[in-house]
Amino acid sequence: MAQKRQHPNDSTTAPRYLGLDFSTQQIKAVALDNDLREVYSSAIGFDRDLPEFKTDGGCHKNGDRVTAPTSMWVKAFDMLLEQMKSDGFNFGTLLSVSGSGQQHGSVYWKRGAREVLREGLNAAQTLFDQLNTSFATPNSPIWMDSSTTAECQKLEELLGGAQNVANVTGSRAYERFTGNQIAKIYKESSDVYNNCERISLVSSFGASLLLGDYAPIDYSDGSGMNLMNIRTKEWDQQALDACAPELKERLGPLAPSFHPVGSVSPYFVQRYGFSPDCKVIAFTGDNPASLAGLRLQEGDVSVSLGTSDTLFVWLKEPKPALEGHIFVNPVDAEDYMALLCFKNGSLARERVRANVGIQTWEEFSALLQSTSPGNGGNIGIYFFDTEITPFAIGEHRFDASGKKVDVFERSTEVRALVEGQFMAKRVHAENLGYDIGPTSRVLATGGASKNSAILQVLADVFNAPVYTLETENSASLGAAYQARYGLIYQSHKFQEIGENLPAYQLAAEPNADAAKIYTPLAARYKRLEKSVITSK
Ligand code: 5FX
Repeated sequence: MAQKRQHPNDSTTAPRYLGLDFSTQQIKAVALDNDLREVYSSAIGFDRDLPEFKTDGGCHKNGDRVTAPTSMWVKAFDMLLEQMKSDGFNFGTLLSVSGSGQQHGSVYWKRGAREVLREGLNAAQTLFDQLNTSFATPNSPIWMDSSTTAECQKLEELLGGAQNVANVTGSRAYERFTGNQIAKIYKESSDVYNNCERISLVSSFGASLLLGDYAPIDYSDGSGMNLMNIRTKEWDQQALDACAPELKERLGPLAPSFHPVGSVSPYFVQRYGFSPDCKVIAFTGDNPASLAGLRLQEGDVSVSLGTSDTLFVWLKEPKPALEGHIFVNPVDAEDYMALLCFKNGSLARERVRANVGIQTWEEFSALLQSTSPGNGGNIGIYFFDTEITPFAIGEHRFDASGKKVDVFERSTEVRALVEGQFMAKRVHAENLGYDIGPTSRVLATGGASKNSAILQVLADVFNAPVYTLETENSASLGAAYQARYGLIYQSHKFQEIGENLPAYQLAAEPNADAAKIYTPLAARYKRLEKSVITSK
């Protein structure tokens, strides 16, 4: 059964904005009213609601090749709309729709598919029945795929090295990035490539369904392909040529993430009662959409403390590096965002908690609070699993003199873990161009953001106030915000659309001497981290 939530006054005729999230495991819809309050949500889970596709976690894994059936997404979209219809959702109230998609995944439209999208859709039939033969390959590689190491090496070689690829495209070559995925398809299945007239990202694919035509790829999600120049916001011909021939025409144009790309196709007007004036705002990737959903501002960092930890950083002047990703900012195309993933998040925190022989987070907090900021100069680096940022593994402890030691006393160990994790985040954010300023805020989300002792360390290490917020569905919410913003971006700033929304909760403020302690300590952390890095 689909999950749904409906606000009692959903049947009103007041204007609505719709955000769709085509994520790895489900498609979700969130509708907002004019004050951006959520009035409706519904979701279709791929494994649960579409068992005929036999996906596990929304995908098929074959070694390091990971794909999803493209037509499953089409069918899920049909089901979602039918679900909304049977809930009595009034599609006619929608002024605009936008969406987000799992990043990097790609869809290969077959020659002739544009014609079907534009002219051939019959409102009496489902999209699935009419489009399931419109793909040059039935399987879309997704972000979990890691089978393109050879293609990554080739791209870096042809473009003059990893740092050069990062300088141009915002990231060094990554296996899951779409250019390398396309290169693999071209190399291994040239018939698929030759028979393909357009390549969409998952995001622009979703927009194309609504538009009844190929939607442009947006700047932010386009930054996750290793193909777009993040400064000129154009395809980089050298990168395209390194991946496959005649690629530019298959990718089509690019657009700012909040731009209207057209109105919904007559199919949706006739079948579901959309207004013919309902605008489609460019869809973007789930991480950029989440930045919008969190209502990040210039100077902000958001830290999601989950199984692994993720950082979004708002940047004016990006400095692409060998770790992390720079994307064009989804709500201000002149600015940028950085995305940093740290694999050793909560699992590492849980492991240290167990190692020091305690059972509860209360005891963990008590140990943390029994030590002083700066930990007497002791620094720990805990990469129990091979870390992504940086690429390194192992437990490393250094005393105040910089000497490697095997163990720390229990409370020192706990503080070393928490300070080490947050100094890593600060150092890598700074590496990409982040600069702590007087108005900087840290927005903390995820499981560990409930722990005030941990948040105090976060505030001290970043020397900025920490706020917390609920973000169960920041991607679909961000997409719905973009739907609204796309109608008014010419006269308003993105931040203005959220003016009536509840303020964030202040959770921790930095101690007066935080900068004095952590600026030099973070510099020391940086040097020590370098000394434990395994070169890729
Ligand atoms: C980002 O680079 C990723 O690969 C993931 O966060 C996907 O976007 C998840 F959908």
